Formats: sequence, structure tokens, C-alpha cells
Amino acid sequence: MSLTSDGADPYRCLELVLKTTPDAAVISNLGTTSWSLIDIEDRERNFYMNGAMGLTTSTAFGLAISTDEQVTVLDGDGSLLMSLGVLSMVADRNPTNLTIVVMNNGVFETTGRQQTLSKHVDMAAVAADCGLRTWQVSSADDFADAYAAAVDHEGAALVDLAVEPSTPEDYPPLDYAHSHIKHRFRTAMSVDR
Ligand SMILES: Cc1ncc(C[n+]2csc(CCOP(=O)(O)OP(=O)(O)O)c2C)c(N)n1
Ligand SMILES: [Mg+2]
Repeated sequence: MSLTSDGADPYRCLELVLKTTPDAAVISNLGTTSWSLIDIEDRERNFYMNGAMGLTTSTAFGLAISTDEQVTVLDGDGSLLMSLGVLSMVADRNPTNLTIVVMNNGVFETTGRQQTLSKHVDMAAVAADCGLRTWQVSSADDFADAYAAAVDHEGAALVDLAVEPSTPEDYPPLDYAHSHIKHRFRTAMSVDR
């Protein structure tokens, strides 16, 4: 099954991520996902991708193999489609602390809602074929269960989450310098929880 653009409220799902894994390092895709996350809670353990589309999951993977702490990546469908090959490497190394959530809205929401090719690509099937444990959901309630199970899973896991395309109404400007985000995040990750 390939997900359509109908789906869960992304904002509510991001709130569920922070509630379920309050200490996790959260790597968020550039644009709408980072704007929503910063609006919900500007945590020191949030790492907002900035400019680098296609590298969100790769960045989280690099982090996951260098820490024992929970790492959750909130990727976009457009972004992950740019670098699907990373899923084979994630599955091969299989870090137990990495959970990939695809905020699958079917569009490039950040740049004006142009269609992505995600309606033709079953992300969960691709990830499963690479060897990852996967879930595919399209409501916040189902996401709550799937995300908790993915975090508990003894291996890297991916949740393909169908979300409605949406941009926060009053999105806060992500006006931190890249270096500030990096240093704040690095300092936060060096503190034991
Ligand atoms: C390499 C590269 N190509 C294009 C862009 C422009 N761009 C920024 S965000 C974005 C859309 C991202 O789409 P998706 O990952 O699906 O996230 P969404 O906007 O839907 O939340 C695009 C095309 C970019 N920043 N980098
Ligand atoms: Mg998208």
C-alpha cells in the first residue's frame, strides 16, 4: 500500500514524539517539520536541518552509531526520496536506538506544495525490503502505538506516517545560525540523562 496525502495532523504527531521520548535526540527535516517542532518545543536536543534537504536520515544515522541514546529522525517524503539508499546502510548497521519517522504528506510543503513522487513509492515496503522493521499509519492514534513499538524494537525501525500537508500559521523564524544549533545540540548530547 502506498500512502496518499490524506492523513494525520502532523503537529499532533510531533507532540506525541516529544511526549513518548522526552529525552531523545530529535533530528528534524528542514522546513515545515522543523518549524512545527520549534513551535511545539525548542529543545536543546532538537537538531533542525537547515538547507540540507536529503540528508536528514543520514545525519541521524551518523549520530545513532555514535551514541547509545535514542535518536529519532523526522524526515520528509521529498527529502527521503532524494537519498533512499541510506535505508540499506541503516538496515545493515541496524542501530537499535534509531527510529525513522517519515512525515509523508505527498508534497514539497515547504516550497509551495508541489507533488513529490511518494504516491508512487511505498516507503515502508522499500525500507522493509532493505531489512528494517516498519509500520505504516495514517492517524495520530495509530501513530502513537506505532512510534512506541518502533522505539522499543530491538533494531532500527521506520514509521511511514501519512500526514496532511500543513504549514504552521505563525511559524517561528528558524533564525539560529547553523553553528549555534550544532553547538547547542552537541553540548546537550554530552549530558547524561
Ligand atoms: C538539495 C536541495 N534541493 C531543494 C531544496 C529546496 N527545498 C527546501 S525544502 C523542500 C521541500 C522538502 O520536501 P519534504 O522533504 O517532503 O518536506 P515538506 O516540505 O513536505 O515538509 C525543497 C524542495 C533544498 N533545500 N535542497
Ligand atoms: Mg513532504
